[in-house]
Parts: sequence; structure tokens; C-alpha cells
Amino acid sequence: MKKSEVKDLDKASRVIHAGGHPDPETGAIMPPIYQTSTYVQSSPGVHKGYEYTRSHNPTRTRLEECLASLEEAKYALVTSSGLSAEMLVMHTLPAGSTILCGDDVYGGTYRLFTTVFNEIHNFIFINTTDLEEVESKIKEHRPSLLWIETPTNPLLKITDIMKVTSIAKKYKVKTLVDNTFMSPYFQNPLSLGADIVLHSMTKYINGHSDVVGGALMLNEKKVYDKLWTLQNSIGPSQSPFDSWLVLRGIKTLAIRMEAHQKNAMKIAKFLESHPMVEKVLYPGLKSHPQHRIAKIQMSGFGGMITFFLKGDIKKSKKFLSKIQIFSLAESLGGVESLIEHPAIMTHASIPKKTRETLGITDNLIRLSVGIENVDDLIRDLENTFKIIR
Ligand code: P1T
Repeated sequence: MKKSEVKDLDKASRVIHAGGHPDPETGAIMPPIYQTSTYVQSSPGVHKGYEYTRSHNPTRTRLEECLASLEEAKYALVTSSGLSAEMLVMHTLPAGSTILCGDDVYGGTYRLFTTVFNEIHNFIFINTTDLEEVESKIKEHRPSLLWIETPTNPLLKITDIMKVTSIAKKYKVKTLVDNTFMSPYFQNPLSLGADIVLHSMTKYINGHSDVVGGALMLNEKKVYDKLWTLQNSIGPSQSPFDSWLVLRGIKTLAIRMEAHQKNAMKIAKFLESHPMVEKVLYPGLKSHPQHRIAKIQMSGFGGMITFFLKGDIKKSKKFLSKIQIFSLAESLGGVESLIEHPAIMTHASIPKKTRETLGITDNLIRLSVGIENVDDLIRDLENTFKIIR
């Protein structure tokens, strides 16, 4: 299909066809893995658009084309990890910039900002779900960038992207949205007013827990050029093989996301009615504090659930050690179900006091619901509750 024809397709078709033209040389329906570090030039400086794989690679270019299409963006840049994408964004800002960042973000993001880039920039953590707080902090600190994760990791707090970006625009502040939890299938922040979208491709976009990768999508050429120059100069480009694996994984993004959310909805309701559960956080539940916003800005509720067990750290540890089908591991967004303890695992780099203020307590458990048979998953949870009772 021609690029112009792919543009008009539904997202469920674009995940398959964007960047998916047959190989011009052989007609191969699957993209070749251009596993090469360099490209032969016919005379110095004369080449076919590719000079060196750190700078460009045809397999990666196809993935970037697909990602740009899914996020309705002009440009996409694929990086070696979600965190390296974050690093590139930080380097676009002049030294001494102020960044207003959501207070509940992935622990690695918090670590990057508070132990690496705190030497260069100023970070102020705020509750981005509170619009009055956002406006007053923007007025007070005049930041260069507003950094939002929505839904947040691990508390699944939801920020109203349209409202927050319209406040930011009033003060000429750019907004970045980390869209990892929703994937481009369920949420498109650029169309809601954001300037940059970031993904850890390690999660839903690849979906098979066999690649680490990141991506940035945006519409502004000047910022894209800066990001590309930084990537080329610093070096966190993704390998051709990993880009190929993501191109393979992304083809099923639409059906995977539908399956994740169908299972997650049932599990969230099961947990909500369970006597050993104190509280469940899932954007699809009516009890979620921002359920109304979720329904408006997302086209699905995703596969992540956070719940509070009735009991202490000992009980939580026992639950996590005894469960069978859910694997005890960091990460999320793969076809298999994962379970983890944010306070000990993914968010351990956040100081205990800050964690407690946010509500990341010792009885908080995070589920990444996979696409297995949902009755098997519920039985697994039920059995584990019985064991720890
Ligand atoms: O792991 P990496 O590909 O570098 O992506 C970092 C990252 C960025 N943003 C969000 C919202 C994330 O959740 C992550 C990584 N998160 C985990 C590994 C985790 O288990 O939560």
C-alpha cells in the first residue's frame, strides 16, 4: 500500500500496514533486518540516504514510520530504551531549565531526574491531576517543560491532557506525555494538545517482553531535528534486530490491547469484590477518581491494575511469592501476566517518605494483566488469597 493510502486506515489496520510496504528489491512481505553498521557510498558523500546505523537504519526507519502514523505525528524517533528517550529530551533543554514533573512517575524516571539531571536542571514534582496546582506552579516557576505520565505508574492517576495542555500553552510551556501505559492504540496525547509523546516500547508497543526500546513522537521539525542530532551525537539508537522485533510485535497491538483491557476489567471487578482487598485502582472502574476523564480521553482502559491488600509487608511478600500464573517481575505490557511490588521493586529509588506521601505503601501490588484465559488468572488470584489467609 502507498503511504498516502495507509494514512486513512483505522488504527487496527495501520499497526499492520504503516511502514509495512513490501521490500522493493525482492517483494518480501516482511521487512528485511538491515543488520549492518555502515553503507557503501559511490563517491565520498554520495549515498542512498543511509551512512551509518547509529544515524539511520532502514529497519528502524520503517518502525518510525509506523509509530508516527499511530500517534498521528509528523515525526518519530526510536531509541534504545524508554529512559534514553527521556535523556534526549532533557538534553534539548538549556542548562538551568525548570521542569514541572508529575509526582507519581516510573521510579527510573524519578531516579534519572533526581540523581543525573538534577545537576543540570531544576525539577519540581507536582500533582498534575490538580489543575489549580498546575497553573499556580507554572506561574510561580515559569518552567520550560511540563512532564506528565497518564495514567501514572503505579497509582494510575489520570491527568486531563486537554485541560492541562491548554493551561501550559497560555504560559508558552511545552508538555510531554509519557503514554506508555495506554500505548498509541488507546490514547493519542498529541491530538489532545501535547507537544511530545514518549513511550517505553519495552511495554505494550512491542508486547512480547523480548526487547528494550523507547520512542518519541512529535510534530515540530525543529525539536525533532534537535532530538535526532542528540541521538546521533550521543548514540542511544536502537539496533536493527530490536527494531525488527518491535515491528513484528506491533502488528498485534490492536488485538492485544483489546484483550488486555477485557481481562483487566474482569480482574479489577473480581478484586474490588474480594474481602482481602482494601482498594483497587483501575481506570475502567466507576470507583476510580478520574474515571470520567479516562472515558473521554482514552478509547480503552488498558491492562494495568494496582490494588491494596489488607495486611502488611509480610502478607504482600507471601502473596507475591505464592502466585503461580502471574510472574513476579518488573516491567509490564507483555502478553504474559506480571505481578510486582512497587515499593521494593520498580519504585525503590523513590525515598520511602516520598513514597508514603504519594500512597505507594507496603501493601500496594501492581498487576500487568496479560492475555491468558481470564478464568485461569482469576483462579490464580483466588488460590493465592486462600494460601495467605
Ligand atoms: O525500561 P525503559 O524502556 O527504559 O522505560 C522506562 C519507562 C518509562 N516510562 C514508563 C511509564 C515506564 O513504566 C518505564 C519502565 N517501567 C518499568 C520497567 C516498570 O516495571 O514499571
